[in-house]
Amino acid sequence: GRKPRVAVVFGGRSSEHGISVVTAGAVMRAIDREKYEVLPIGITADGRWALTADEPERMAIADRRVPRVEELVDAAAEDGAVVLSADPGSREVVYTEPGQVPKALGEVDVVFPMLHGPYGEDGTLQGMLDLAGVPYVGSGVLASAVGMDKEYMKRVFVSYGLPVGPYVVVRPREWEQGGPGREGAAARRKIVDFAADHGWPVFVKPARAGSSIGITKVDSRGGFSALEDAIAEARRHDPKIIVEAAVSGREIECGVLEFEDGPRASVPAEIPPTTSHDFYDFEAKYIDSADGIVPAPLTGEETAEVQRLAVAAFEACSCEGLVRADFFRTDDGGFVINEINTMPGFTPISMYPRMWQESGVDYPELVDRLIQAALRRSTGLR
Ligand code: G1L
Repeated sequence: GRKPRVAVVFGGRSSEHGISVVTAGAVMRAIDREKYEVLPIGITADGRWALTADEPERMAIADRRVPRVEELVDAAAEDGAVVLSADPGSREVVYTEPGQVPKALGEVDVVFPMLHGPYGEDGTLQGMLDLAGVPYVGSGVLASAVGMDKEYMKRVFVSYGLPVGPYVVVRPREWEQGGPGREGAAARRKIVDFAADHGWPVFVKPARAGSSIGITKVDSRGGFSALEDAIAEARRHDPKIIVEAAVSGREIECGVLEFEDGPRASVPAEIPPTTSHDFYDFEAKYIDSADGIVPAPLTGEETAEVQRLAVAAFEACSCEGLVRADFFRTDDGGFVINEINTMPGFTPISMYPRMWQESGVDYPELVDRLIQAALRRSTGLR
């Protein structure tokens, strides 16, 4: 029969627009064209959707700059060679109105969503695709939303018996409590008490922002003003913040991928402590660490333990397709789960694909397995 049509959706209204375009380019290059038809769908930084050219060569870092969807559309229009439309079959350049989606989306067999942050990886796009009846790669609404919210993520981990580090949450309304002139006093007190109990430094984070946005490490030397600044910075991104105790130990990551018979864990990787970010190669910094050590130097028992915890985290959060689980190996030899990422860095040099490469699954096979897992769900064979 007809080849399944895969829509790769990328770009979008996020600070990681460029990373998304570069990653989508790598995925498009890796998709087996004998097996699948590819439909590239770009979203501009202001939220308009358009079919872009099937030209993954253009979707790469050039002269230390990441491409943007607008440029792809403009460049392709100049070539005069490509389909650029809200409707398949038309050659007209048509953007949707912000907030609308192209009709073409209704005519695809599976969507590969490659969008960062709100409206991309938080479950909203996934919900829209559920409503439209279009299957997609990766986690559904619930796991995506849980994966975006560090508070609920920890609550799910704890309820499934996974080891979690100490943390405290300050909700939006808690900043208003305390009466005139004393707003926020109780909330600040909660954080200071937490640090007194668990020790400095602490990490102050927006509860629901991706990657490392809005995060500050605060040690006792910074005093009250450093804490104030950290809280203000986190609240700029999210009115709900989470404060975590620093877990001393090594940073270990593990990939989970859905196979025909269920999720399996990759070999783990170790992320060495950050030295200096100043003269970090642009590409490496932008694309999520080329500096991880794969496989992580762990004993056989330690490896088996992280792998068990990674699959347990995937199951606890009802993830689908894939997840990257991030841990600390504490100085006493145990593991603590820090977080999961339902849309991890996904270029061929990102940690998740590198961990699978080292586990015997190369990038094209990885992409194919993700598409196959999404198609299996759509036909009800589980
Ligand atoms: F669809 C997958 F496989 F679930 C998927 C989608 C998106 C995996 C990884 C990503 N990652 C990204 O899109 C991004 C890191 C470029 C931005 Cl979140």
